[in-house]
Amino acid sequence: MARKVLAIVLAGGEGKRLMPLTADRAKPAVPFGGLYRLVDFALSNLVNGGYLQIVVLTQYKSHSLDRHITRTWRMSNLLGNYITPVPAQQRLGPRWFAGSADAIYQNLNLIYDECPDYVIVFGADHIYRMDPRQMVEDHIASGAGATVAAIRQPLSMANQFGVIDVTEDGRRIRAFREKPTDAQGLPDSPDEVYASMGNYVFTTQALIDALQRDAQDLSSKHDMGGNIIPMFVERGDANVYDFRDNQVPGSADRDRGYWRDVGTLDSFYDAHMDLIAIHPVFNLYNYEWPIYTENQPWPPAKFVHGWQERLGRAISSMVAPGAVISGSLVENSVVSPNVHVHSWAHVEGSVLMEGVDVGRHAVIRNAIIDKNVHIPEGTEIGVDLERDRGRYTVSDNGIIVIGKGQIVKP
Ligand code: ADQ
Repeated sequence: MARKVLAIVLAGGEGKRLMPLTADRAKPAVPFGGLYRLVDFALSNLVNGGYLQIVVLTQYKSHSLDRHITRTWRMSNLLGNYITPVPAQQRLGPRWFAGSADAIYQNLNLIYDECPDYVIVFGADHIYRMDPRQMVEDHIASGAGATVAAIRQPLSMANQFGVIDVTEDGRRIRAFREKPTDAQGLPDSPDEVYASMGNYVFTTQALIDALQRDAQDLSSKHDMGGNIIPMFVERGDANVYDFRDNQVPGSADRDRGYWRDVGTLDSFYDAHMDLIAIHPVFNLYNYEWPIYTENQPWPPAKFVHGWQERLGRAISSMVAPGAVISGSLVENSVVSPNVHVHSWAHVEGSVLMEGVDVGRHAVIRNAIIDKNVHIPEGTEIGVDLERDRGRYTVSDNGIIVIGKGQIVKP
């Protein structure tokens, strides 16, 4: 018998550590990889897996996210679904800030309406490919009320994740601690922990019961990782799904098991560099498991040739449609639609978002430049890091980030 599955995508994250990229948009709406938004990866995984009943819960600064979802996902008829933002007026007083479990609790009517057998709850902030059907099958076979997807991550990052301790047979979660500061490494790998990917599958009634119980608890933060999952773990009712077991059609060994939480500016930048490696660690060219996104009528990218040092060219880079590289050099970079790089400019190791305009003779190194920023003629970014620190956001690893609408002085 066909089982009914409803997918809920949690897309309300604030993304403070991605500032200034999240200054006026929710984290899942942050542009990624030239053409995409972060939320497109979770949604593509669900759609490719055949799950078309999807609810996207938005909240924080959701305008550009709502617009993107409406334009890309609703209008394209990819989904037989509906997208439901959580309207601000429903959330009064301190509840406005309540966590991800509260967002689902406030939308329980959607679960009642659909009467699914199982509910998938996925985060919206990760770059990865995953076949969700395999996780749902694993959940059903386990007989547990909840299943948590897990992946090995560096011990040094344990305080950013839900850390999982599994039973001897590797099936059930024995302990789950949300963002611990004193985590221990794994017995077979002391520098790694087993981390929750923030992706869950629930048997519907078990989820409803847990959410209702959590809603009564005044001390709860109403957080999926902090409160709901530990509730299942306490009862011995949480199954773990090892992401290494997931096989996505068309994936090469190289990008099998690839998952990046792009929660910080440095991980966001590194994920871009993963795309442009000669043998990309994350391969966007897997047509068997496409990543869908907004399809605008951009013209093809154009490289306007000059001569000698003024040759318009891009090397080891991804260049989106609508971009014009004119008499300038772009290296190891991701260039988004409608970007113009003018003569004698040199862009290296950078991420240029839509509509960025790089003036003549400008030099941009190791930078993330948000949408529509104009870089005046002759400006140097990433050349003198100390000077940049006084003007722009600079990440721990020395990546310069210029937010949307920021005025750049030559
Ligand atoms: P975090 O990502 O830190 O950890 P959270 O900030 O709750 O947890 O975000 C989880 C997802 O929910 C994100 O996609 C976010 O956009 C969304 N979200 C947050 N609050 C929301 C709200 N009120 N309404 C709608 N959506 C909301 C989580 C888990 C960890 C796990 C990491 C993996 O809690 O256990 O290890 O994800 O990255």
